[in-house]
Amino acid sequence: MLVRLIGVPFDGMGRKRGQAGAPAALRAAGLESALSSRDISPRPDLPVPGARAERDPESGLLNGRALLSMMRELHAELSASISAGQFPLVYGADCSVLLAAIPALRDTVGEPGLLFIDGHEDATPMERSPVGEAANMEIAVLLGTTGEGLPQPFSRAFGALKPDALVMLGPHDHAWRHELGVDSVAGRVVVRSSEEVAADPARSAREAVRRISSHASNWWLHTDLDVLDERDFSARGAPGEVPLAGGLTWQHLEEVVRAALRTGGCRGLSLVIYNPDLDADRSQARRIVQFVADIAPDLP
Ligand SMILES: [Mn+2]
Repeated sequence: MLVRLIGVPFDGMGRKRGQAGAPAALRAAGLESALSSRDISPRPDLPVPGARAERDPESGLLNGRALLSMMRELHAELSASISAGQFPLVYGADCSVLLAAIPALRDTVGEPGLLFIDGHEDATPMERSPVGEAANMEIAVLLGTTGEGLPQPFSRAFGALKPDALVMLGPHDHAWRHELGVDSVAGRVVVRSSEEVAADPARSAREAVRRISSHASNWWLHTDLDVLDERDFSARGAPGEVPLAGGLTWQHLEEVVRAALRTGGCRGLSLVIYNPDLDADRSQARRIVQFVADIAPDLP
């Protein structure tokens, strides 16, 4: 399949640059040549309005205007690309890109599934979110447990994913959730902690994809790089944010993603959370690009 590269210069916290700087930094580090073995179609970055580090008065969402615009533009871009038989690779931004990706899958190829590789469960209900950041609650919105009554394009994402069609690999956010009083979704959704995944990454991935495929006709592969151990990857989040203890190594992550892709049925991929402001010498951008080169042979 032709790989369509879609850069999303969006920062969910509404910072001037932050994760919005990721697409340009990753391209400067060689992202496109990392895919040189593949037929690629780079596109101009998605247009995203200027950031505002405040909650939208109507929706309560942080940087709400840019978020809703990003969701609309990305849904249109992904729908066109999937309908054309291409494989979209979304990079930059944060986990809120799933609020466009999962509805786009459903609207083009039917019942969507999600392999969710992330350090957090991202299922905070709206009313428990301290700042209204969509990237902490996109899973709850997709499962239809929060965000009811929000306007389009949110309503398109609300309930778009069935719990059986979702597997989470790598969460290690117990302490973070505990502070907010947010329960784990492990009772409703299959969740494999980072310790479990690290014990046999390829097997975890194959089991996850088999389960998802038995409940969905196609699936999306999402990687939030905060699934990695802080020592392997630190250019994420905000300065001063409480780091998560534990996490996967780059080697684990590569094994998980390659085994998942080889199991088949993947229709698109997102790679999010890189913050170039925390990567002065760009060594972490180069490591991400190396990871993309390593998984490139297994893309459909
Ligand atoms: Mn996440």
